[in-house]
Amino acid sequence: PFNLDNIAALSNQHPKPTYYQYQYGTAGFRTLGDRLDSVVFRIGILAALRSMKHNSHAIGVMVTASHNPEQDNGVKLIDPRGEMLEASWEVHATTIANARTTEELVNVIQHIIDVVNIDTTRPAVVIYGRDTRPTGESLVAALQDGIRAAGADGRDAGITTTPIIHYLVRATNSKDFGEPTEIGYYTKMTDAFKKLVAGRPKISPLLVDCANGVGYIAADKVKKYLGDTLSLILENTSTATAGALNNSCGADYVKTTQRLPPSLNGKLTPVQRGCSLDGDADRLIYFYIDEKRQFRMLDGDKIASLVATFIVDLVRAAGLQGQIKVGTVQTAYANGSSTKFLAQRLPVKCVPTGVKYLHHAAESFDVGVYFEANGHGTVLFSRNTQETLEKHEPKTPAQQTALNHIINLTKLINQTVGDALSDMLLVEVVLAHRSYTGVEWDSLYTDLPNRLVKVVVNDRNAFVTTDAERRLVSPPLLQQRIDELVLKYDGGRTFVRPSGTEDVVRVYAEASTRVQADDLAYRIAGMVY
Ligand code: 16G
Ligand code: ZN
Repeated sequence: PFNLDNIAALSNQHPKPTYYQYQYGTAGFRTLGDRLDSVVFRIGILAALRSMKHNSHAIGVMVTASHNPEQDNGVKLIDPRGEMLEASWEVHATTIANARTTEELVNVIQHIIDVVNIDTTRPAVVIYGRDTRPTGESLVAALQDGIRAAGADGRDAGITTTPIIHYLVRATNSKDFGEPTEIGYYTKMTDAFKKLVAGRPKISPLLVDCANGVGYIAADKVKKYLGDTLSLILENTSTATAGALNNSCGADYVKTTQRLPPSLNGKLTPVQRGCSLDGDADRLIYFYIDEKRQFRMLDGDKIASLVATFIVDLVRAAGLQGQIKVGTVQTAYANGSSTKFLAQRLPVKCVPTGVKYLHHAAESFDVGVYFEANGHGTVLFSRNTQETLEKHEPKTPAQQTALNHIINLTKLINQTVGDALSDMLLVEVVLAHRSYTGVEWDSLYTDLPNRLVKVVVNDRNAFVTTDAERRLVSPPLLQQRIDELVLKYDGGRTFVRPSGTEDVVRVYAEASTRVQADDLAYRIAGMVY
């Protein structure tokens, strides 16, 4: 049972480093792995409290730093429906992490119990996992101490992906979602995939850059479940090699450098599809080498465009237009061409960076397709939509087929969070149905050349944005100067925002030519500095 004396005793084994301030940001806590022992211990306690508050429903904890360098680590909490932690609790997470002593920690915990009104006699369940980082093992041990100190039932999912933890939490709490096991996750997803591609011509092999991370372990299992329906060629699979994780590979490398990972040189034949996962397998970027040997990237915006238009067509084919409205959600980072492409076909909303904002906005549509340009995204089918699909009576065999496809998509897609492997299978389904190679997919629209630069500033909190981060309200007058400059660039668009994960300010610029986009980005960076 929950007992503050137990917590105090164990807390002495997990002291907070004196000179460090933690902040629960866009992706939870994230910093060097060896600074996180006390934080993770305390998050174990907080997860237990959150479970008690939520009728003993399971809460998730994932230890990962995603696409960050190998020496970093991080921890984030997952809510009962498999979603990101509710914003009001981020404050509790930050407060609990920064308590300086055991005594202060006990007071902070008591305070949270009082203000949130938690019945600590209730049972608590915490499901947790970690990626392949070397610091993960000892951090999980600290987490287990926290869970035990709070008297909660801890369930170790081992070394696994972030989206699998989200799935397990949701499936544990809602019985009709799927089997709450890894096997349940793989079979739900791959069974739906097989039904969706049944009877289609065989799909050509897909090369998968696993970023030398946990995505490899999961992709290898997906490969076995798929059998010969889709052959996956797994690359960057060195999960045990020191320093290899995300190093010159993975989704973030590809997206930010707009290059093929050097380790894949010579491994892709012209027009063959490849894709990169990130270090915890919740982001996905596609690419191919064209006939002129040019590298072509198909990012989150291209995935959103491919998937959203496919679903719109299926809804119409099933005779459900008017009853089911499909919408998309993007951030300011979305390439201007993608926004134009999508807005001509369906509603598009723009929200601030961070999955919680996208996910929330996507819930306002019957079917909400959200992807960040960086490759994180998923599709949400509202409860009403799921009911509409179940009740619908198709008038023709063609309508029946389309309806079955939509229902199978609701199972293929991991609706709790962005999931690189589920998204990968989703893309493969659409390509198979459209008979597209990467080339036709790529030609949906042409990306505007763009540049992202980061600027180290004295105080990133001096940068305050509005209008979904597209405009600055502070520092004073800066936005006005930006507006004047951007007018001089053909097709120019730019914005400045403080990072939520690093101590920097980011500058994004796009324009109709490479030279102009670069020039605009560097000039704005000069103003910010
Ligand atoms: C985190 C977010 C991602 C966002 C990125 C922005 C989650 C799971 N991940 O990785 O959505 O794009 O941060 O980072 O929320 P930034 O604020 O440093 O630009
Ligand atoms: Zn990630």
